[in-house]
Amino acid sequence: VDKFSWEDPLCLETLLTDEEKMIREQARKFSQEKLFPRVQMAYRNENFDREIMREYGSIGMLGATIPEYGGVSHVSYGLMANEVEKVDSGYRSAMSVQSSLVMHPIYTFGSQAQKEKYLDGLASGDLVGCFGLTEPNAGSDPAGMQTRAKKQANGNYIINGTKTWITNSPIADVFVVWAKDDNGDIRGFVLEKGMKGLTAPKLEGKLSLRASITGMIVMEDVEVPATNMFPEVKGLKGPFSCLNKARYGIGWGAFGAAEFCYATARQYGMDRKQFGKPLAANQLYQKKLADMATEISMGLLACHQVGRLIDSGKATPERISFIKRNSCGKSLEIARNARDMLGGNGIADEYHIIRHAANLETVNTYEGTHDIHALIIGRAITGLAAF
Ligand code: TGC
Ligand code: FAD
Repeated sequence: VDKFSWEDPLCLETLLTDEEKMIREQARKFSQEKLFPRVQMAYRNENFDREIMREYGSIGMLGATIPEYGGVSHVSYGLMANEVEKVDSGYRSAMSVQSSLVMHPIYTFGSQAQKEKYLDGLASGDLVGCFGLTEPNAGSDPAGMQTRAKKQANGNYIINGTKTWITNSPIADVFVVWAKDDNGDIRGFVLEKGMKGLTAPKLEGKLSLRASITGMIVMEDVEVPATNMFPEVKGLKGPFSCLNKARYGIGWGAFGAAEFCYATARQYGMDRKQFGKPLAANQLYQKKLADMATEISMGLLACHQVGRLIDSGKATPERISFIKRNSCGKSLEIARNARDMLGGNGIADEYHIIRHAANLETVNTYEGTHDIHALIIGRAITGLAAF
């Protein structure tokens, strides 16, 4: 604390409890020992190892903020996302979808029977979940969704529609899907792999987030028992309240990727000499490092504050938009600069920088694009919706 540290210029360490430090250390060890050795080839081959879900489960990283599955603070959850994303944004995606977009809605909106049926399996990683909101014609504007759930005389629902860009759908056992009912209200349903008419084809050819598996959810006359619908929640606040959790985790996570890029660029600049001196001895190089350290530290401080607000019940969606937008935009810029600072090596996967930069393009877009979050904040500032 008395001395300046390039890794933690603002002593954010002092803001953590002993338990949070312990959770971070465990997540760091797991990420570095289990995830990092896999990522280069997984990314090259566009492959997600499904076993990772069980490994997350075995150390309590799935649904960790839910009281029954760990009940850790939101700062702890953020630290986990940060450590995982130091390795790869796609690995953090897999964890955050399962925790925030599948376990959270089942825990918060599900019936007792739904909780008993799915939560233990999702927490252990024996079941994989996915979250279907986005459609080919409804991305930033999910209110325009075309998926329909029609109630039958026997009380069951027949669901028709297509979701796209869905993380983990091709390997999912459990599908949280949002559809409009006969009244035009958005309702949440839990679908299961194997239901007649339900398929989840993989989307091939992503040049970003390649270590994460992404697909569609195609529903053709899928008959779903009424007991698979979330009983109470109606309207966009259902899916949006899940997004609050996931967007918060992304706030911490994106800076994990940025921290990796910053540390790598710093070391590279110390080691590599041009014009008879280390790259890092040049003013331009140092300015880039100073900008990186500043944005990361100030951005993480904001994530920390929002985490504490969530834990004290005072987080509003706009506050979460602040950090989702800032973390993603700043981290993407940091990764692009680090790419430049490594010269040709910046594009080689063995240095990992180009992978982070490419991943952050997705992270800046999903869960609400950078500009959509500006509009959410703008609406809060002015009271005028500009969508
Ligand atoms: P709007 O009128 O603003 O709101 C409709 C209703 O929803 C409520 N609401 C929220 N509730 C809880 N949390 C939030 N963050 C909420 N935001 C809004 C709101 O109070 C209202 O409730 P009520 O009771 O009055 O009906 O709705 P809008 O249609 O005008 O929304 C506009 C906008 C831009 C804010 C919204 O559509 C938006 O956020 N668009 C972005 C879409 C998005 O983020 N999609 C994410 C898909 S999931 C994903 O990307 C997963 S990636 C996973 C990974 O791999 O990590
Ligand atoms: P669009 O909404 O078509 O936006 C295109 C551009 O227009 C953007 O720059 C946007 O900012 C801009 N724009 C849109 N409206 C306005 C406006 N009113 N004013 C100004 N600019 C505007 N979704 C899920 O439901 N579940 C998932 O698990 C999931 N995982 C994903 C994984 C990956 C790898 C990716 C890439 C996406 C994933 N998504 C998922 C979808 C993601 O949430 C959407 O891509 C995102 O919300 C943007 O929607 P869109 O792609 O349709 O872009």
